[in-house]
Amino acid sequence: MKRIAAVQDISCVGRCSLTVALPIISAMGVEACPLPTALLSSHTLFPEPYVCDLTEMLSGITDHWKRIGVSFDGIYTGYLGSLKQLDIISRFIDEFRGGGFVFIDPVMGDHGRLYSGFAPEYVGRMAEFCGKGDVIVPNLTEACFMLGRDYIGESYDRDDLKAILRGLTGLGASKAILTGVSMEPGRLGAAAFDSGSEEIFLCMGDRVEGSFHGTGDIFASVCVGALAKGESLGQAVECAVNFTCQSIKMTACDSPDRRFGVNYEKALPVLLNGENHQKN
Ligand code: PXL
Repeated sequence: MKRIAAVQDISCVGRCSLTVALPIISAMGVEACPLPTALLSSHTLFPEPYVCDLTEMLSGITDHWKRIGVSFDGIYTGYLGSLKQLDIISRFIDEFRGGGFVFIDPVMGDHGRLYSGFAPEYVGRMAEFCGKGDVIVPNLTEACFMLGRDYIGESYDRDDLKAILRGLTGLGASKAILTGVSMEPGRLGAAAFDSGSEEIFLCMGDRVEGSFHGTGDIFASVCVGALAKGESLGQAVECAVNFTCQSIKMTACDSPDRRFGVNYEKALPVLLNGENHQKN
């Protein structure tokens, strides 16, 4: 069985980061080992969460992993809370990447703004950190910020996307996936780019109006599971768009408070049965 390390916070309430990564990756038949970077009572869209920073614990965990000789087929990093953690996780990647893939979700903002708690300096350091990745998966906000350009909003064409994707692979990873892409009304999805073949792959699902928190982490987790199982970049993106879309549809007519995240639990059977390649 393939084994990956999932490096990000655990937010107890609000379905994001480890509380979605572990079940989703496990459901796909891949062992997911958490390296928790912080413990929060909820994610930061709720006011004033209790936060326990776990930076000081990280070396205790990873030193033990070295002693027991554990290795990973992939390393997946998500929300990391500080510049210090970027340095520590950067060293973790150097020590543990072996022949596995490194998948970086540069979680730091959305809708043209940084999440609370991130200083502008974090953006440049995250762009540098992305150079450690084989695959990076920013949303449009994170991509524009890392490339030092204004947030592109909703008006762009295929050439704009190609320029952004080329710029992203210029940061050092050979593959980039841009999330939150919409090229026509009623459709939303992702664009993937492989700098080796220069090919762009667009995958769209039905757009459900509104903003759904945690969907970036759901998308990234499915991609990681699929890549760990040896699927191609295009297959991974298709699988992730379909599952994210289904999770949103399971939620749209339910909980009105979007901060609690989407009902991905109801869509999990699709991953368990490996039936996730049908088109939306
Ligand atoms: O879903 C991204 C995310 C992860 N972890 C924490 C967050 C957020 C987004 O706000 O606050 C703690």
